[in-house]
Amino acid sequence: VTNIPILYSFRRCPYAIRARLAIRYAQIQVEIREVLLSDKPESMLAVSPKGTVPVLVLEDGTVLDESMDIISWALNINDPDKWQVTHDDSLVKKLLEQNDGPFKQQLDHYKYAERFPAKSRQAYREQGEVFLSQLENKLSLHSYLSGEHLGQVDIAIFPFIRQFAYVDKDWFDQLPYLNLQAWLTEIINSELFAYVMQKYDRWLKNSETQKF
Ligand SMILES: N[C@@H](CCC(=O)N[C@@H](CS)C(=O)NCC(=O)O)C(=O)O
Repeated sequence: VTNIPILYSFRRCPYAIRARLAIRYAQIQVEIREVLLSDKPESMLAVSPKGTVPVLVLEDGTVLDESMDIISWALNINDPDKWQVTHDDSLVKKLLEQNDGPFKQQLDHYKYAERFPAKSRQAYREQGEVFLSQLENKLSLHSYLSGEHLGQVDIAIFPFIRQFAYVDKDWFDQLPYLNLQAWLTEIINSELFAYVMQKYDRWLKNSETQKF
């Protein structure tokens, strides 16, 4: 039992980034505990033995250890710009499933190609590019994946596209996906993103509370 929710997080983790984006947007104050994935705190593993971040522990002890559940929790508390509203629910669901499923795997294969010698880095990149082109199609019809305004599907997918883009930013920037590039740049340049990428000291059992 705590005063404010506790978020176990890792700065560069795309799942943790999307959770932090939603928590900050919803203006919910939490205690942030920056973890080292190679040396996770016992108090985190005690409440969520699967050992992935983000993990959110609510005041009543409820544990949310899936990033999309944390996003839903935050937006149900406060959703000033209607991030939960989308122009097409089934499309949004499909994009998210593709992102968290095959695209995430293609991203890892592309980024860490030396660990997956079955195919070349370029072959993995080509697989991932199919998803980029699908997003480009959507973004040529609407400014955002959610429709005419930023929404939860945009922030849920964004951290993964950012990672994919930065494996080789020159290559990404020369792709014929102008809408996708503009969408990515806009979110990267937002105050919201800058806020959630602030650095925090690693949390250890006796650390001072750091508020997010
Ligand atoms: N489905 C989970 C996935 C979270 C996840 O896989 N996070 C990675 C870091 S980006 C992790 O904690 N991996 C465990 C590890 O590296 O030990 C969610 O959406 O929260």
